[in-house]
Amino acid sequence: MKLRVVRIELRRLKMPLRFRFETSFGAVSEKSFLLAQVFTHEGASGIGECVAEDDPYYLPETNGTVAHVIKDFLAPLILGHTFESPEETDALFSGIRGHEMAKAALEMAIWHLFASTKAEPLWRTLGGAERATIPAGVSIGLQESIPALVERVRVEAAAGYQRIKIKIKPGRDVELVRAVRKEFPKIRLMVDANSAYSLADVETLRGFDEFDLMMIEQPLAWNDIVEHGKLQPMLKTPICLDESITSEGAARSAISIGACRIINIKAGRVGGLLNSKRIQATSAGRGIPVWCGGMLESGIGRLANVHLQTLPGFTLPGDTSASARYFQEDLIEPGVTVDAKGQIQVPLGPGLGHEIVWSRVDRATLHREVWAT
Ligand code: OSB
Ligand code: MG
Repeated sequence: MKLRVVRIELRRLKMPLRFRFETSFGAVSEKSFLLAQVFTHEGASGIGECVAEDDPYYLPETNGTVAHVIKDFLAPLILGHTFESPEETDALFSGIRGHEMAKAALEMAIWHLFASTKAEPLWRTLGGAERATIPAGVSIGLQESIPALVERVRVEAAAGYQRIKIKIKPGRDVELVRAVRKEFPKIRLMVDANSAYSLADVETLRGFDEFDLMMIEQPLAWNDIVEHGKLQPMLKTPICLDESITSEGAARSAISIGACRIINIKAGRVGGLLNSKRIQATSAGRGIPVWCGGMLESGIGRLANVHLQTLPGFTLPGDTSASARYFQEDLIEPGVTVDAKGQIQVPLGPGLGHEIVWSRVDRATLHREVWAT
């Protein structure tokens, strides 16, 4: 199959979130993001959701830097290119250092273009396994009080989610876990620090060891591997790296020095779906389980995450939870739903497998740029 990209569209969207999501690096009440679309002359198209935020508080990229890098560097590389495989973006983009979120938005659009044109579900194009469902977990932001957090956990556990992640930050950490554990001794529980600690906090971090957590996610600096390698042997709780794993090379380095025992893969953070596959394979080969993270995506990015999780090695429940938790009205129909056993149905239809509701996409669009051959 040969697909020549003749037009690229980049939209800036804003959607209200149903809740305020607070982490150690800040809080958001709306989802502000970019959607990249690629088109062929025949009218086929593919879409990719970018995970960048307005601010560089999670990782360095922002919606502004992504728009710049796509416009000035990435779009010109694929406009007019005839793809025989979605993996060709890898070589096309190889000269551009970093900017994984910008690359991923286009790369995922190309994968979606191939899946749609082949009239097969994205998971099949990706090489995922035929499976009916994937396990779902949920990520709970910092709440205004411990009782509010305990109530939030109660609601999500009752909804069926197979594991609960709570956000922590210095001063709001071990006490939160103690309170949740006391109320829910059996649930699969983990914490995410989003880089808020340093090696000087090892005593606090050791405080989690008595609570049988599945893992602690990204305790130390966003770009660190070596100090995580020093920290892991001092903890019983497995470390999972998120921010630090932006490439397969980073995953190899982290695993080889024992900086983590689990890896969170976000396609948007690692440059796309091909790199996600590579990191999954590298991790599996070294006995490291992976799971799929989330960035409060709209249904478009959320469905891509569902398809990704059909790959082998995604054995742990991820952060893909139901559309309705986030949005009054998602951009897809039906929305992503989670059943009482905490499972998400893997779509069987072509492409993403659910309809994109373009009237809603248009309504949420603030700005649009188009480049054509
Ligand atoms: O660290 O996993 C994270 C959201 C925004 C930025 C970083 C993270 C998160 C989440 C939310 O934890 C996961 C989700 O519900 O999509
Ligand atoms: Mg995280």
